[in-house]
Amino acid sequence: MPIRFTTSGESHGPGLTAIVEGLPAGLPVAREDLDRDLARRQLGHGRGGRMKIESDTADVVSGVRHGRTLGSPVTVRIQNRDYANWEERMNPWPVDGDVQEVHLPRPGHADLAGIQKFGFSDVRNVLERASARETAARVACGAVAKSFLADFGVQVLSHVVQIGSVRAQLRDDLEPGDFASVDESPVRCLDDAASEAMVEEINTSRKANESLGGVFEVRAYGLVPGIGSYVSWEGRMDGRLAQAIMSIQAMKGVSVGDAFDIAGRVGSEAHDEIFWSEERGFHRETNRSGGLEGGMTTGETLVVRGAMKPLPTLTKPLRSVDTETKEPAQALRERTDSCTVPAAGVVGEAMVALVLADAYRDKFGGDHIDDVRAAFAAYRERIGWKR
Ligand code: EPS
Repeated sequence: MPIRFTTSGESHGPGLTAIVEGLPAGLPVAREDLDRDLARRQLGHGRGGRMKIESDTADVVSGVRHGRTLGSPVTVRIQNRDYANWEERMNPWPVDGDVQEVHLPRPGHADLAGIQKFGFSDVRNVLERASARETAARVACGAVAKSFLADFGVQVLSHVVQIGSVRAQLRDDLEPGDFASVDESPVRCLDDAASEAMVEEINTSRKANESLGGVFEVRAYGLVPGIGSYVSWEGRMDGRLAQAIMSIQAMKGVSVGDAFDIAGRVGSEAHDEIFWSEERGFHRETNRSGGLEGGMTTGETLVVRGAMKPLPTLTKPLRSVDTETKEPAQALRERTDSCTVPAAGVVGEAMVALVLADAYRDKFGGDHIDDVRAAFAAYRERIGWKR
């Protein structure tokens, strides 16, 4: 059964709900793992006032009993504490009194096309769901997917490699242990000097009423080769991961391995030569492919990046048009974050984990986690996988 997930909830509504389907029964799941990732998503220099209100925790209401999955859909609820301040404006039911509509769409947001598509006059009907608040629900689902992958030795980690004009020093030799303290950096960056410069750039841009984008990198360690498939377009991992990353709010680009750099190289410098040794079996000395060849994992580390645009809610708003009067106007000015690339990295981990978990389910099947483990062990044995 494939792993599927869905989320629901508006940013200032009562809360978010997520449902993950397709997990095998018997998988150990810890509440702390969900809450840890939810807390990590709230981190990062550049967050706005909302994060002082929210303190996200996962309320699991189905699919888990005494810390193990039942094989049924897992439902997670996350409360929006800010709803207390929005009860009138966001109440599911009619309220007494006038609730002011928003008619000032923000360039770069879903606002304008959203009201055109659904025939709304109130932009709030769009922006509430388009908001990246929804990513909290994805992260809860991703934490469950990570628990499944951990059973097979896979770790999904992330760090920030660029914010605004500041780029971190890149290292090809990153190992899982290097990420141990990544959340201690205020921008979730592994390069201390770049971290400091990123914080400064966020401060400067915030003073100038600007927002900043950037790039995060997600790495998945411990994958076996042959996950995904070359035989059909929809099975290709490159495409599935690209879709998953690009579905995160404010993403404008995705890359796998050396990606756009490879395009300008000669063939002999673009690929990863194949070696074999008694100790390591088949392996590569380079990882330009980012761990994917022919739409499948190679067994090397998966390296995927997401490029995020600067957030479109600006304290010095851009020019827009009042959708009722059609007169020129400034776009909606709302409380907002000035940079959320550190949080986006945590969301990226969740999306990558969900895609990988689905592909592992596809390859190894099974109703109980022991069935999956047995199929996984048989596969490793058949291909002589030593790592
Ligand atoms: C968001 C705007 C801000 C962010 C929000 C995403 O919310 P508010 O309008 O309430 O200040 O804080 O992100 C979250 C609430 C979150 O949990 O990440 C937007 O417009 O996308």
